[in-house]
Amino acid sequence: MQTRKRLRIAIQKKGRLNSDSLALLKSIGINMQLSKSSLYCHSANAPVDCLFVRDDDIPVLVNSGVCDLGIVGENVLTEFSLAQNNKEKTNIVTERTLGFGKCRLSLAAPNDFEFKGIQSLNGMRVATSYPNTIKDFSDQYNLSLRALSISGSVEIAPSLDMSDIICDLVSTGRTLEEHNLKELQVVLNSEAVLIKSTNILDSELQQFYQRLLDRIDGANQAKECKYVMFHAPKEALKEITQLLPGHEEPTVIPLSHSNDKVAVHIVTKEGVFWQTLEQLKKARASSILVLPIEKMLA
Ligand code: PRT
Ligand code: ZN
Repeated sequence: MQTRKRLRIAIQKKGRLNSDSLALLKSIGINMQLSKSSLYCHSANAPVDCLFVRDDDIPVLVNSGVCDLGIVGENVLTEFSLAQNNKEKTNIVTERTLGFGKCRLSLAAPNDFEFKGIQSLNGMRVATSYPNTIKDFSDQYNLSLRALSISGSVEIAPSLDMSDIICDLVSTGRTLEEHNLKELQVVLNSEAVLIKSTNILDSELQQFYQRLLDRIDGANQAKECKYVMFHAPKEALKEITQLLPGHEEPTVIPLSHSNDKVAVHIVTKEGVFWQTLEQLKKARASSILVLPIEKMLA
């Protein structure tokens, strides 16, 4: 039974997810006094402790309940869950996708490989750090792929004749290119996710956690929204505001120097492109400003 009075969250100690994970915590009001060597950090302004670990250990720590929460790539989580599911059910739920650490787990082969569709890969040797994900993919397509599990430098395996193809993470594709490899097929799209142990939290802590989720949602929503301000003739107001996918009713403010025109403030749900601004102008809006929004709470 969970009796902790502070949330314990596992994040990557160093690597691609570290700084975005810390930035996320900061953006939802959790300050961390970090020291480079420390594996543990106690927030002074929130009931939260951070454990800094290798990303591969994050699902393990959350699954066992040692940590309540974790931030990890879907690629790592999927590999862990598939390995675990061969034995038992996991105690992990994915709470939110976080919009960073985006990449794809892909099959790739030497440039001179003739790819004739997924079925043509039947029986091939695949070097990968994701043997369980490969097995799952292989079963899904009835392929009998043979996974060769290696923990790093997967890209060199075909040139050493250790494997026919590889399965590795790709973001820009530069690493594949540098090793004369080409991407054949995406196995999994991935981004960082917030995961939670199914352990029951102390009721006060559960309330605090719910507030954190609302803040994450607010921060995510704010990223997509824009605050738009402009002047408009009163009679054109309806036509103009319809051009913007508005979040709420616009705020309409009288202008001191004009009886015909008003100032309009409106929050849009989507990005505002030049095209929309040009349409606004055509509909007689003027002094148009588009501003980013930092935080939102509905
Ligand atoms: O030490 P620790 O075990 O914690 O770190 P790690 O070395 O296992 O992971 P790290 O820091 O490299 O990546 C952490 C997570 O970031 C991954 O699990 C993914 O969820 C995510 N991520 C996003 C990536 C990439 N993009 C990525 N491009 N992880 C790795 N790569 C590597 C890939 O393996 C390949 O070597 O980058 C190379 C390909 O990149 P491009 O841009 O050349 O295509
Ligand atoms: Zn790792």
